[in-house]
Amino acid sequence: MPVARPEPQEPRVIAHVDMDCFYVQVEQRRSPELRGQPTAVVQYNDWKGGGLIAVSYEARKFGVKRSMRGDDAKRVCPGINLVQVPVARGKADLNLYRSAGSEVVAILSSKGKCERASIDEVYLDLTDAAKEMLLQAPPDSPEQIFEEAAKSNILGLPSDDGDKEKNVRAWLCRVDADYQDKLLACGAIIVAQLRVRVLEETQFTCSAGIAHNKMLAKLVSGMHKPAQQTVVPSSSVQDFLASLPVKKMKQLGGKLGSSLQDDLGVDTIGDLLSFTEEKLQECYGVNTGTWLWKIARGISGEEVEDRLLPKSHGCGKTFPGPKALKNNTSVKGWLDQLCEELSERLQSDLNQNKRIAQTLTLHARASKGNERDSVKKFPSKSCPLRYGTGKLQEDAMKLFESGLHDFLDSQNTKWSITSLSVIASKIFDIPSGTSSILKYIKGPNSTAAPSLSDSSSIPEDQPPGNNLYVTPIHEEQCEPSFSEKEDGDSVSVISAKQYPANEGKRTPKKLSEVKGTSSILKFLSRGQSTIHEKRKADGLICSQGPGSSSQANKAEEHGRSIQAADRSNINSGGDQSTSNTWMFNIEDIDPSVVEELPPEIQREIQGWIRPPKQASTSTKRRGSTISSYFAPKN
Ligand code: DCP
Ligand code: CA
Ligand code: CA
Repeated sequence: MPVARPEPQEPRVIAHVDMDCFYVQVEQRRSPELRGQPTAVVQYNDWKGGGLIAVSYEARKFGVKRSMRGDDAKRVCPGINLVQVPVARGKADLNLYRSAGSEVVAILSSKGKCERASIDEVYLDLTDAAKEMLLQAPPDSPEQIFEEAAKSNILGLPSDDGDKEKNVRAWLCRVDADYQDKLLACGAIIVAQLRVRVLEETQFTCSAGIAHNKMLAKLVSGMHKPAQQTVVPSSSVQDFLASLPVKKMKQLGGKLGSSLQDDLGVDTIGDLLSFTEEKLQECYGVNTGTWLWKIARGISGEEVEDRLLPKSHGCGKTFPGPKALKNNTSVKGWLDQLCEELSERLQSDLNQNKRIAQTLTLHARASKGNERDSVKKFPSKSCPLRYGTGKLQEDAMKLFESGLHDFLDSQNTKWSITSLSVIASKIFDIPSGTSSILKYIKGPNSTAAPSLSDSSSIPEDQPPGNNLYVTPIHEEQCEPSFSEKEDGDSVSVISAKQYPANEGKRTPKKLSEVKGTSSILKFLSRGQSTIHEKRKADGLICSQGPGSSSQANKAEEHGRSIQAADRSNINSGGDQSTSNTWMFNIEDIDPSVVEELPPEIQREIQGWIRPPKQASTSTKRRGSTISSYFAPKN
């Protein structure tokens, strides 16, 4: 659910940086002979030459698009180079691209708060750096503006006369500009410097948007690609938004955007200006109404989070056409592979970053009987995440069986699965000073940071308000408890039952009983109370529960979070209690993770977490210093 956050009083300088045709650039760095050539990265399968997932700008000129198959790309661009994504365990292995993204983040995060927003993009809060530049070394001489900054695109400045660069230089040095625009000019210079550093140190080009908030920065970062940056002065905001189609706006790509078009006749963000805040609240609820009223005016208070690591980890695989999985054995085989990869990534996150994931979610696409497109979707299922490959595999299979049970609705019919994904989310840092918990998790013989074995475990997910439990190592694990996402109008209910009825099989220990863990206990109880607060503040999703009937509430359900209502443990037939509620926040899923999942699942999840990507507008002229770096070789 979009929530309007108050815009800070002080002007900010925010940048959104997105890598150009990212996977292609990574492959071009590995194989420099591909530079300047029409190239695409394909996720290979033997159907029509595999699916394209990244396309170079040279290939885009021929009309090659991401949605194409390799064979179709060759038809429109016979000279195209198709590079296969590395494969491990029968599926794409994206580690190469992930670590290339991290190289870039390491550079971009040097000038201020940096939020890694996906595998190839970040937000930067450059306010302090811009203020410092304005104080210490303000741009005052147009001739001294370095070239990359002078190539900026400034919204509102004439761009097609021969004097574009001269105008930009003059704009960046304007003495009569207001304080906000002066800061923005400094921001543009800093971003240009960062982009040049990224190129020099990684050989990658990127594009950027620079504005007073995240929303505007993101909206313009793809406006001039590749290897260019776009600045939004305050005075240009209204004109820019006036003609911006609603579907291009973050969070309006899905049902909310369609409702604005169909129910209110709003086609552009500017069209929203004719509605009062009260009217929008009446139609879409208080939060969403206020949010819409604000975005129409270019107002967005959303802060750049200080986060360089992903919010979740996910692995998925599609099984198109004849490859569909039709029995438990083949599903188990693939889930085992996916969980093996997930486990490796969780383990390295734990070792390198001291982070623990709490929730395991399984998504699948399925059809049953003779229906090609089942009306009913396979319900996504979640449970507390247990570390160790074997446990992940076991739990994922149980989630699958539970989902399948609901999907089939007790019908005894054939079924087939066309995609599977597992996601680990709700990741939190183990606070410093709590190294003992790590040792405890890893077991007494694991001081040299070994892999977690199947017999080790981590603190399990907890309903708020309950004590935190740690499963002692080497004890037999309990069955996971299941939660459920029911399909409906983008509303889901997640249930979590902490322990099954056969709890006597193990003796969960309170964390407070574990020596040396008091600080993590405090940390975790803080975390849980945040969850409580968030629920209250958002007054979130109502789903089939009471109170969901009003029009406004329904509208708020276009949401980004899913309220968890406790339900019975599906498999073990656990008791129905309403006290153990917890929240599965869709925002815990990193967009970059979604990009790695099978397309059908991406579409489904992206409907919850973000609108479709802003179209990359152009294969525009390549004249900037950075883009000429990769000019085709003659
Ligand atoms: N990606 C993917 N599947 C998708 C979307 C993206 O595997 N459905 C991968 C390949 C891309 C990378 O993520 O290279 C970044 O995605 P972007 O949407 O940012 O697209 P590109 O970086 O490829 O191109 P652009 O220059 O338009 O940003
Ligand atoms: Ca990109
Ligand atoms: Ca991107």
